[in-house]
Amino acid sequence: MSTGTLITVAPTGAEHAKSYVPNLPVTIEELVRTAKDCERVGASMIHVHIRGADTQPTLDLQRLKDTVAALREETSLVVQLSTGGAVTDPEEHRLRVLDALPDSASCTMGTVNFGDDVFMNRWEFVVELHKRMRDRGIVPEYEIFDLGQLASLRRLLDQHGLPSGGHVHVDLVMGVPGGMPGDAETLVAALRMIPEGATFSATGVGRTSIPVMLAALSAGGHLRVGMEDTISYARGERVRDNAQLVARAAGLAKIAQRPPMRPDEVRTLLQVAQSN
Ligand code: KMH
Ligand code: ZN
Repeated sequence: MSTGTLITVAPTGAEHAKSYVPNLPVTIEELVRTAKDCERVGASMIHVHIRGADTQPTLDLQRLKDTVAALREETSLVVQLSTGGAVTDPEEHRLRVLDALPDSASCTMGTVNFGDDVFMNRWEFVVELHKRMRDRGIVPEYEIFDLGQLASLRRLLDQHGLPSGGHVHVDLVMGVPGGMPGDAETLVAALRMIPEGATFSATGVGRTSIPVMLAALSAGGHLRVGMEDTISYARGERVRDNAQLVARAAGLAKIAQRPPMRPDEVRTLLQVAQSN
């Protein structure tokens, strides 16, 4: 059982339209402001999707680099870039994200239906992500949308070895239509398949946010929250901002006697390289 709780904020994602969610952080300034607010109330890592000037998702390399630099300048957060991007992003653009040299990057362990879309993650592509992250000293967060992807993670580690730093960290993304359900029973089933010595965080999308958060805390796991995953704070009530979600997660973590970890503690936990 971990003594503290790593809280990751996923503030933007690639799915919500700014026109529908006006408080979604999409500019670098908005992202930095959100990051600072979230760090103040207990976040230690940020999972970043960026948007272009038109507010649409982009994987523009210079903008990714500028975003990483701005977040490092203004916060102590561990900066994790999404290599998942949007469902329409080609593999070569998703691989190029790693050239922005974040501390960490997501690595989804298989293809999954994603609402009415398909989130493609071919085996050869996953292997390439894993190897390129290790070459660059980037710590992967293995994103798991369905239970079979944990078997793929074992296969990856058996065939291609441990990631940069040697520690394995998994994020269970639960409740996506097409993926595993977001409930305690499924979380426990997932834990039986997580590699020995690995740490995990969990997030439940939409209305599964709270059940997944409570289940993860009670099982010794870490938390991811943010407007990428839910734009409702409660039934019929929109999220005010990402900090509101982080503050609630931090409050529950304190009640569980596993208070939020500081970014430096998380760097040690995840074995984030000093040079990145
Ligand atoms: N936007 C989803 C298609 C990740 O960040 O690595 C993929 C996603 C996962 O959000
Ligand atoms: Zn994401």
